Amino acid sequence: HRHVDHATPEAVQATIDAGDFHPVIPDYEDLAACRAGGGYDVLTRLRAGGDWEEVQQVVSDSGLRGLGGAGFPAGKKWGFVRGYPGPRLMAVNGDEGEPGTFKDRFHLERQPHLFLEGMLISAWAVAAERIYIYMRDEYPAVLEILRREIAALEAAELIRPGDVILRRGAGAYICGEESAMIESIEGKRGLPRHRPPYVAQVGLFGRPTLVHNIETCHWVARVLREGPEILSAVERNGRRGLRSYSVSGRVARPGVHLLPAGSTIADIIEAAGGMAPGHVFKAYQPGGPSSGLLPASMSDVPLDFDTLQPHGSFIGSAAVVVLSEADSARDAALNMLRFFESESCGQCTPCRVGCEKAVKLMQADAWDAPLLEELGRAMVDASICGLGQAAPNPIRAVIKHFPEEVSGDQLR
Ligand code: L3W
Ligand code: SF4
Repeated sequence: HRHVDHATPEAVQATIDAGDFHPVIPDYEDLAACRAGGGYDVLTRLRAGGDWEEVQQVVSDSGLRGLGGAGFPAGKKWGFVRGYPGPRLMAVNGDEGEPGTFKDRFHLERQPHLFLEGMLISAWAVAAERIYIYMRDEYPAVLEILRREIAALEAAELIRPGDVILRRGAGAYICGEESAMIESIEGKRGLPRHRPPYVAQVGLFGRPTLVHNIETCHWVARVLREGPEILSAVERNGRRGLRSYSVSGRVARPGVHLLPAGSTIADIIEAAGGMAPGHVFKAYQPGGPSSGLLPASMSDVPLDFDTLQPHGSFIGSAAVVVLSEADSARDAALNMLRFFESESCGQCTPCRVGCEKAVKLMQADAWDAPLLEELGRAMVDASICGLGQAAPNPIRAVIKHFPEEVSGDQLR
């Protein structure tokens, strides 16, 4: 196996073109190691005669919420899906396309069986007949790990061949939106659907479908192995639970930091070893570009679901990017809008045209704030899915928190 490490993009491409690319597989806990530590005992016990509502209660007691970004209570979702007549399906969202997010990869490259067992427990709870895992193709090592370990589960007769199907994404951010992901799994273009109906009722191939993010499944397994207290007993700033913050930008130690859910940006920077040498904290993206930017002065806000709404933001998938005085907030926001422009699926006008217009308006030395606000309002009100609805957030954040950067007075 040739391995490509610290290579230039051209060298990587040449290796791929030569058909000689093999990802470096990190050391991870395989099925044998996982079972030696009690892995799959819970699943086996439940399948032998567990009560799904009792399991649902444990998950609800833990306070576990969907960790793809929206934070919908996991146990409640099981109830919705189970409430519709079968056959039911499950789809796992491993698209992890939010810029700055890498927590799912982090967990999968270490303990893939926590995810796989949690997925199988969730599928058991809603009596799903088949599971589709939609995995980001940019994670070749993760794909290889999953191929191996799904085969190992089949060999161990914990699943039957065909019970768990691994599908590769093709690099479209919008395919992380659950209904676009479902369209993509069905072999169609990834266009978000209108809701209702929710996918819990009409999902994959028209069937009631449970959609969970990778990390949500990881915690289902841990909560059932270790008890709901592993989440519910952790308290900080009045918030409960744990979050895998993906931290990048101007910090000394970027990476995934598992911290209490009520952590502030000050706590997160501290966990990441402080600011990178020579950098002074200026601003942060709390949860992906859709969450906009917050100024350093807002260092005492707990970064959890529900706590950022008053500030026009949200925690999403907890992708924290730290900016310093060396960075421009307006350039960061423009970069985010360029991303949305490029990733908009294009099926609705407010988002397709709105992102394009916003990018043009944001290139002026002085921003036309009222016009940008009017454009943003149309996008929020009239876009079909979260991409178009959240795209104006970075613009609003800069106008609110960094007006001096867009007044046209600054030398650029
Ligand atoms: C049945 C109802 N089901 C809601 C289900 C719904 C979905 C889940 C959440 O995500 C977030 C955004 C950013 N009956 C239901 C119901 N559901 N009501 O609950 O639904 P919802 O609508 O709250 O959100 P959503 O559209 O699924 C939008 C975040 O995503 N985001 C993050 C992207 C993250 C990545 C990544 O890399 N992991 O790309 C981007 O904007 O926080 O709030 O399952 O069906 N009555
Ligand atoms: Fe597509 Fe944007 Fe409309 Fe979402 S809001 S459906 S990404 S065009």
